Amino acid sequence: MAEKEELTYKEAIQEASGSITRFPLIPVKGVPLMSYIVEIWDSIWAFSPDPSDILIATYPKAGTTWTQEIIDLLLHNGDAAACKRAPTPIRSPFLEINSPPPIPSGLDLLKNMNPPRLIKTHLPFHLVPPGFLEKNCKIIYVARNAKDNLVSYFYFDNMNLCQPEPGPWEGYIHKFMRGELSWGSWYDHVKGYWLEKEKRNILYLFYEDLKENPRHEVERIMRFLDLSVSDEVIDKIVENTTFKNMKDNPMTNYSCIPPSVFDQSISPFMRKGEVGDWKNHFTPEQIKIFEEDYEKQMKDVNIPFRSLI
Ligand code: PPS
Repeated sequence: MAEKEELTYKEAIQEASGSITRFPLIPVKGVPLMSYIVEIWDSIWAFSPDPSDILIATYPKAGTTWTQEIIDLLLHNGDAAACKRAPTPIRSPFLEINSPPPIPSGLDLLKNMNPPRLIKTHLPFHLVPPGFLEKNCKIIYVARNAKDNLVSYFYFDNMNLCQPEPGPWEGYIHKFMRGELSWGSWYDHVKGYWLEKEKRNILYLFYEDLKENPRHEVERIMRFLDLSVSDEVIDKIVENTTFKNMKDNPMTNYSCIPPSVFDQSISPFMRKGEVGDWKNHFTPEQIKIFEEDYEKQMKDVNIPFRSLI
């Protein structure tokens, strides 16, 4: 069953890949989004979730897939076989994604699923469809330190042939600092959810905490979702969601997307999965420029990103 679904998805994307291109960005309420998302913006904004739906919100490359897998496993009491029923983007649809037919859009996938649905979004807080807030849906936000997030996004923009052309590394850093990449400013994104988290039903997590103590974070997610699984199940979930296991798992490593769209020979989707890889990329001069700018952009908030990374 799972294999069949995966094949269907892969074949559909393969079939449509002739019409897939690096899409231009168009601003929506000041946030640059790929044109094919903007085309269906009104339907995205009007999306009406069920109160039991769970939203996983992230800036791209902050640990979305990892968190999707943890939550799907929690919802299935750690049953790894159940979580191999289909690839991640089928089990946990990407709300705003819209691809050429016959690839199903996130909204089309959601239409055919029963709540509680596990929904992924990269939309910044002010672009989250109001239905999620009106229904008080649980939102799990994952933030990753800016420099690692930027490095990961750079590799992704090179291998994802739908995303705008990243250009050279030096210029990419400046695009990131100016908020010109798809889904806009990292700084506004992490701040937007941070400032709302007390008022809303938001659990705010950090990628670095997940790396350091996954068990602790899995337990926090479990409690937030009002679930209760045994210690043994938590151990299994931690084990099934290690970087290595998710990289080797065809249902989580995005091998469901053909190379005409995700060219994993340029960079694997499960690339390194580490904290501090930025040190292998930034020059001392780039660190100085980036950190000076960071101080300015983040001065109005005190989000506890690790100081040593
Ligand atoms: S996406 O395309 O926005 O949904 O990507 P996302 O899943 O948010 O982020 C991908 C990065 O997360 C890393 N990753 C993991 N790290 C540690 N452990 C696990 N289990 C894990 N799963 C995914 C993935 O390798 C990408 O980071 P980089 O730094 O590029 O390796």
